[in-house]
Amino acid sequence: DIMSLMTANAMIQAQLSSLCDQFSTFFKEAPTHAAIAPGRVNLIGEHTDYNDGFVLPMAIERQTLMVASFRDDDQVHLKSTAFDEKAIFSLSSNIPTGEPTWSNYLRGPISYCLEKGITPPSGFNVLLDSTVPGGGGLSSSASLEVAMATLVETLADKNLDPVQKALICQKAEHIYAGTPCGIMDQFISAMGQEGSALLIDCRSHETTPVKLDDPNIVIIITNSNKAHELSGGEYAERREQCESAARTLGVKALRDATLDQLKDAREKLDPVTYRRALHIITENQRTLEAASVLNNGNFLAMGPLMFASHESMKNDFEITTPELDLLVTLAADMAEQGVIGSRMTGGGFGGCTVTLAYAEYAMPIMKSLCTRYREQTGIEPSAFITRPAAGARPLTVTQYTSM
Ligand code: GAF
Repeated sequence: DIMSLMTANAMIQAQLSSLCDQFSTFFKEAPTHAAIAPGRVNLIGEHTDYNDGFVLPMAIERQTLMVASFRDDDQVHLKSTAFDEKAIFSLSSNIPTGEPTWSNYLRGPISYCLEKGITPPSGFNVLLDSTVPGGGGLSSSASLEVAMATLVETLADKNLDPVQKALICQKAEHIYAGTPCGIMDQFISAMGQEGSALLIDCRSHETTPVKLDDPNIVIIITNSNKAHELSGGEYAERREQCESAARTLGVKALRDATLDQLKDAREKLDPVTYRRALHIITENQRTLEAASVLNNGNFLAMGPLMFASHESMKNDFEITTPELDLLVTLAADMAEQGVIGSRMTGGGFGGCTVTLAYAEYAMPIMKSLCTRYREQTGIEPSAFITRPAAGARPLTVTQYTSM
């Protein structure tokens, strides 16, 4: 519906206008270039991306914005609205990691853009601002990386193929942030489509839009406000367990294994590795099924798939927290009050749940979820509704440059 789409765009314009003002105050000149990249929520298909499998994420109406101007030298000056300290380094294809820590999400994308021949004519100043909550499993880091690459593209006046852009941002996350992530987050932030989720085949990189613009349906994101930390080692450990299971099963990746194959090999796998593989194999099936039921407009059929996905992440992949389990139980208890399905979303160990619900009940559902969660945990949660948003793109700042 046009009203709420306008609201999302109006919010971006307000964020941009305020950022341009802050840029002018800080750098003593008006910005000339700008870029945006959204966070994401994954509807289903968790930890399947690095197993060459399927995921079904959508970009959300929370985003990182960056505004910039050229400098007279070859230096890059980065400033965030969230932190005092500035990052300063020379523009090159070999930028080292450094202080402040948040700048490491930006050093990689700049280096790899230059490596690909996406080279701005000089150094530049950047001010960034993000409305993607950090540590919430909503890909705040991918939105930083993809916004940075998109800003470099517009400064260089030269574009990367969006798949290449996602891949260099994934590499940046591996090398500069130390998380061996899959391709999902950078992919959807770069290629999200307004009004659709994307079914991504993480082996072929083929994407299929799955329409999700029925005005009677909403996506509610509830943040448990217990932060997750993917560099904690658990993520890498899950990845190793999956790779070890694939080796034992004699397949290239768990994407290639069937449930029967897994059951036949049960004796050869230790119980933990077996359960990790069980999650991936069943989650791939659920993800394909989800894309198919959504394509048929059969929203009700998403419910059991989302709840089963959560159970699988809780019992077999073991990446949920008591807080996330509680949020999903509370949502399940509201099946009669308009909830269709709910599950943890993202890397896990904290962060958010995603809930599919009937739009007319969205407000009472959010209120009740938050009240009961607060009563039972003593933690203040936060919740918001989002529609599938567009992926990264440059923005124009001409209207702000006259000051
Ligand atoms: C994190 C990773 F960055 C993604 O690649 C993906 O594996 C996800 O966790 C789990 O589905 O967001």
